[in-house]
This record gives sequence, structure tokens and C-alpha cells, in this order.
Amino acid sequence: MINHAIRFGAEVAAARESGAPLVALESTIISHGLPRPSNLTVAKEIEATVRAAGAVPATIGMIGGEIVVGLSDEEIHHLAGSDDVVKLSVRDLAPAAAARADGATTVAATSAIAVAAGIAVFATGGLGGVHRGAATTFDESADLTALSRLPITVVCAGVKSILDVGATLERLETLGVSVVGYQTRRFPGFYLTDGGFDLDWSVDDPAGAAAIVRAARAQAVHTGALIVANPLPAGEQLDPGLHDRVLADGLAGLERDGVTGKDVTPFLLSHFHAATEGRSLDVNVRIILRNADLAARIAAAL
Ligand code: PSU
Ligand code: MN
Repeated sequence: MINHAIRFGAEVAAARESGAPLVALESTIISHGLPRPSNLTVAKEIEATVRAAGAVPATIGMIGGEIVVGLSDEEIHHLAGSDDVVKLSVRDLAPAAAARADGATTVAATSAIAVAAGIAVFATGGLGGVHRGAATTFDESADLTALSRLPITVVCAGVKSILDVGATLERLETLGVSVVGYQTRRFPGFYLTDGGFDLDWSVDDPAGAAAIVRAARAQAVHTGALIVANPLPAGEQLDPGLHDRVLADGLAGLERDGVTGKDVTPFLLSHFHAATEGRSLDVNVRIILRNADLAARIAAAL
């Protein structure tokens, strides 16, 4: 497959040649999800975690209008530190390319690019989903509709607890996205181990997840994504009482400051990091690293 609009980093290009397992990684968590300067350290740690677990990391983003699969250290450094990095969903990719923009890709855009690049497994923190109040704002992440049509396995800790988790699960059902818990039948709530809802399916190990991917390929019936929902151990979650208080303040802040659209998620995440004095940041990082490790082991099992 030759796609001249996608440039591959050297390590990723070599992995494609040799057939080594690859794990796609998004860049929006680096540019918009985590505060500087720790975002850069974390980006490196995510890649190191994937390597340690036996796969090759492919961090995806846009540099000067070009889609890059396997950003170099310098490119990640740039996306982590520049104020001119645009948050790119799928619909933004072509306009941003024509404008020669530097951009960070969301779950939706990263998944779409990963599939175009032949990468089967993707690790992130938490998916976007249905926002609270979506009945009137219609604010639902394009992550959901993207995953409805993309054959990719996404390892995440459920959806961010800042969202309407129940409504998001309903939409995932409607959109035909497979959801399995990793060693659990409860849907995780990102900062929280338990997001409050049951799941129909679970797997015990990476081989179990790989078996689902192989079955989907063999059947060639279902064309959407598989979400592997990997909860934090209860001892590592954010204190639920603290979580609920900070969330209530954050939601009030949205209203007060008139924050809407694509700024909502970054606003709430940075509110959490400030209001918990970094505790939510530590939890967020743990989530991403655990998901990177699991995604690499699933990719290797495939
Ligand atoms: N999960 C995190 N941090 C993030 C995001 C997810 O832990 O920053 C990002 C992802 O890139 C996701 C995006 O795709 O937020 C969703 O944004 P929106 O709600 O505007 O679609
Ligand atoms: Mn939105």
C-alpha cells in the first residue's frame, strides 16, 4: 500500500518491512491533554513502555501539513511545546494539510490514520464520548463515529469520567463498536476503576483480545472497532470523593467561562490537574502507560 500523503518514521518503516508488531499512539494527549513540561517526558515514557513490551511505537501527528506515522523525538518535542499545534479530528486532516499546519491527532484521527497505515492496535488514555448535557448541546466526540467504521483495537481506560458514561455506552452499542473489559465485566471510568456500568464481554489476557481480532477478521462481518477497556487497579484510582467534587467545579467552570466544542475536553482535563494538585495527572499517566503496555502485548499476540 502506497500512500504518498503519509510519511513513516524510520523505526516504523523498518517495522513495516519486517512485520514487527506496531502500536499506534495519539498526539492530542501530548499537546492538549497533559500539561507542559511533563507532557514531553510522558510521551517518551509511553513509547518506551511499548518497546519494553515487545512492539514498535508509532506516534501519529501532522507536521507542516504532512501526516506522520512515527514522529521523531524532535517532532514530538515540537508538538509538546508549540502554541500553534491544532487539535485535529478526522474532518480536520485535509484542511490542515492544505494549510501546512502542525497538528495533534485525536483518537478519531489517529485511528483513521492507523488503519490507513495498516496498524491494528492503538493505545490511549480515555476515549472521547457523549458530553454531559449533550441532549441540548449535541456535543458528542467524533471518536465514537470514527470507531464505528474503523477496524482497529483501541486499548483505553473506558471514557473520561468527565463525560456522560451511560450515554456513551448506549451510543457505542448503537454504533456497533465492540467493547470488552480487560479482566473485568465493569466498564472503567478513566480516573475511576469502575465507571458504574456492566459489560457483556471480557478477556483474561492479551491472547484473549487477539483471539477476538482474529475472529472478527475471519468473519469479515463486523467493520467497527474493538475497545479493550483496561481499568486501573482500585488502589491506584483517583479518590472518588475528590473526583466528584472536582468534576462538579469543572462543569460549573465550563458554564461560567462559556467553554464549548473542542475546547471542552482540554479545559476539564487541565482543571482536574490543577484542582487535584497533580494527583489526577499522576493517575492519567499511569492509565496511559498501563494501556501502552497492554496494547503492545496484544499487538505481539497478533
Ligand atoms: N483522553 C485523555 N486525554 C486526552 C484525550 C483523551 O486522557 O487529551 C483527547 C483524545 O485525543 C480524544 C479527545 O480523542 O481528547 C476527545 O476530544 P473531543 O471530546 O473534543 O472529541
Ligand atoms: Mn466535542
